[in-house]
Amino acid sequence: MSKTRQALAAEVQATLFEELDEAAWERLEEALIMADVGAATTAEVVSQLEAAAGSGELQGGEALTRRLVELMADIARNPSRPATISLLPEPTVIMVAGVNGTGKTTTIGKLAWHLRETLGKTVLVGAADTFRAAAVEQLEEWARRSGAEFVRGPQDSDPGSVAFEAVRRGRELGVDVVIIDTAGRLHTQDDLMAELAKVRRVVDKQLPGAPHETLLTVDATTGQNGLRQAKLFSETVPVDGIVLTKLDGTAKGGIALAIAGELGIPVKLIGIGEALEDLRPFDADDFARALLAPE
Ligand SMILES: Nc1nc2c(ncn2[C@@H]2O[C@H](COP(=O)(O)OP(=O)(O)O)[C@@H](O)[C@H]2O)c(=O)[nH]1
Ligand SMILES: [Mg+2]
Repeated sequence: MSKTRQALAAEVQATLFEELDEAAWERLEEALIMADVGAATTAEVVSQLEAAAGSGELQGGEALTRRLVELMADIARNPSRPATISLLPEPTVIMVAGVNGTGKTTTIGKLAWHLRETLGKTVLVGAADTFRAAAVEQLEEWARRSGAEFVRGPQDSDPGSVAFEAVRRGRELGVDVVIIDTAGRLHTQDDLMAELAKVRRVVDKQLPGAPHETLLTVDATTGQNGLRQAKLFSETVPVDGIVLTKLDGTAKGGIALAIAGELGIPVKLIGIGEALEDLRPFDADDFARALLAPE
């Protein structure tokens, strides 16, 4: 977050601690848009802040900055849906979807590790991204590193059948969580969406009600493009939560607000690096504070 913070905090200081004329609000708007907060969400935040400043309800840069943090946290918190992942179903089946390269496989490795390491859960991962052979091997390596069971299909197998087998095997072994990797790109968008829908159907056949959680990985460095991807996916498969990856490499962390504000999908996890331990739960208050905290 430090990159986003540096970019935003300086601008907010420059704006809210000086005379609040038209130009100052425009500068603030620009800074939020540069941080990828998104046009609609930015407009909403700035107009509310402007109203608070205009009514004299809030005096001084510090009070305004505090209110700005509150407004951003409210948007990121997305009150209508919980940002948690329930682990009550036995096993809990989590499906991970997203465009290639956004960090599905890496996130699965980290998530499996966290579930085991911090919660003492047993995990099985299923390699239903059968579109590329390398993807299967990559997931197998993450399974090994995180201590998870691993299910793959024969070469060129159908993703649905691998997902089915992963859930079946998970139930047989009595694991707590089954995580299913999926393909991020097929010949056409329609193929991809049809395949994801089929994986869901097949999993539900093996274990009614599963998958219990569908997570969508979004690469924070792709900014507004990530927002468009999330929109597209969530129109086809019911997405329960976003994993915002690569937040360590961007000054555009505001994308979390754009996603929560404009799509109404909670950001549940954030990726902050390539190592096993580089996954964190998303906390709206911490996030908003961190965006604007002075150095
Ligand atoms: N810096 C950083 N790199 C990440 C993060 N998550 C994934 N990556 C990298 O992004 C690349 C693509 O990840 P991968 O899991 O293969 O994406 P997939 O195609 O969606 O499965 C890899 O080089 C990962 O190491 C993250 O949170 N931070
Ligand atoms: Mg992958």
